[in-house]
This record gives sequence, structure tokens and C-alpha cells, in this order.
Amino acid sequence: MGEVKLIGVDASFPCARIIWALKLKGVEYEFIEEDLLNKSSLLLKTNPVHKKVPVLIHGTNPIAESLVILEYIDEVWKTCPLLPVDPYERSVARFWAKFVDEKCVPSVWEAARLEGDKKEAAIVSAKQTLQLVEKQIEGKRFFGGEQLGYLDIVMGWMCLWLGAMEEAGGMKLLDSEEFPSLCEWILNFTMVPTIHESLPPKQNVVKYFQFGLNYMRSLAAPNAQN
Ligand SMILES: N[C@@H](CCC(=O)N[C@@H](CS)C(=O)NCC(=O)O)C(=O)O
Repeated sequence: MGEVKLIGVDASFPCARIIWALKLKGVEYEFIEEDLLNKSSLLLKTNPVHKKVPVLIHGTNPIAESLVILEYIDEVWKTCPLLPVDPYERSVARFWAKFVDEKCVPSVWEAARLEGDKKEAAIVSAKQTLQLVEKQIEGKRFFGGEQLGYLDIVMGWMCLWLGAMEEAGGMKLLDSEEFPSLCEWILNFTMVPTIHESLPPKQNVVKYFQFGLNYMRSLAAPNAQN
């Protein structure tokens, strides 16, 4: 099958997605910790377009972008299938995965980054995107149905990283009154041993986000519009 290596950072949720998928499928891999402040020649060579982690290296083939990597893993290692079998259900899972990465995560980041009145408006907007996800999990144990699947792994950032973003950004988005189904799903998801055992310590993630937020605020500072 070829050797499997994962270039990543411990506190990153796109990297956690790949770790979960590999572990669920029982794939042995070597984790190569990346220094994002001093990117390695291996990262620059294997992901020259985005220069971001995660990158999966299978044999000599590099694969970048966590959603792409998840699909690759699911196609190559057939045990514990992640994507639904039905083509329509697959398309629905992909739709929500794209929504989460393009709308949900950025809106939560924006709410964390902003301050003052703009923060309040950004919190309302972030909650609106989360409400759309809440509707998707209502009455279900997992996004994948009775079994954890691709979309659960994609949404997995909510089980720890969302709370860390709340802490780093001084805000509260998710509570069990407004988001009962998402909060219950977080418990179900976190109770799966493979997930639970491979979560990084929350304080490491909070520090990682604090660093990121300070950096983003420093970039926005000279611009009066932000
Ligand atoms: N869309 C990418 C996002 C990956 C991403 O944002 N990675 C971050 C770490 S969490 C990174 O490598 N940042 C380095 C940089 O932006 O220079 C994916 O899903 O893989």
C-alpha cells in the first residue's frame, strides 16, 4: 500500500480530521510535526500552492486539503467506510462539509477576532450559520446516521476547537438551550474512543488560537474599516 506520512500540527483541527480517519481505519502512519512559523522544505515541496497542513504523503504522492485527503483515505482504505454509499447522500455530506469550511468556521473566526459592537453583530451571524448545522443533526445520533462518518469528522472541530475559539475570542456561541442537538452530538462524538483518545489538550489549542487572533488583529489594525 505504501508508507503513510502526515505533515501536521498537534493543535490544528484540519489535521485532527486526518488523524481520526487514519485511526478509525487502522492505518499506520508517521506524524511529522510542522513548524508553521518556519515552514519545512518538505511542506513547501508537498503543498506548494497553499503551504498549509495537513498534507498526507502516501508512498511518493502528496495530497493536500483536509476534505480532499478524507475522500482519498476513504477510497484507498475500505474498512470503516466514511462517506455514505448512496450518491445523493454523498452529495449532501459534501455540501455541508463545504458549508462548514467556507461559512461556519470563517464566521466563528470573525466573531472571535472582532471587538466592540462589530463583535456582537458577528456573534449573531456566526450563530445563524451554526443554527443551520443544528437543523442537520436534529433527531440523529451522528451526522452519518447511527455510525460516525465523513461529516462527523468534518464537524469534529466543534467538540474542542469551537470551545477554544470561544475562550480565545472572549465569547459564547454554543449553549445547550439554543443548540440542544449540536451539544448532544458533541457528547456522542467525543465519547467515541478513537476521537476521545486523540484530542489535543484544550489549553494548547486556546494558545494556538490566541496567537492566530493576535496576528490577524495586528494585520487589521492599520485598516479603519476592520
Ligand atoms: N482548507 C485547508 C485549511 C488548512 C489550514 O488552514 N491549515 C493551517 C493550520 S490549521 C495552516 O497550515 N496554516 C498555515 C498558514 O496559513 O500559513 C484544509 O482543510 O486542509
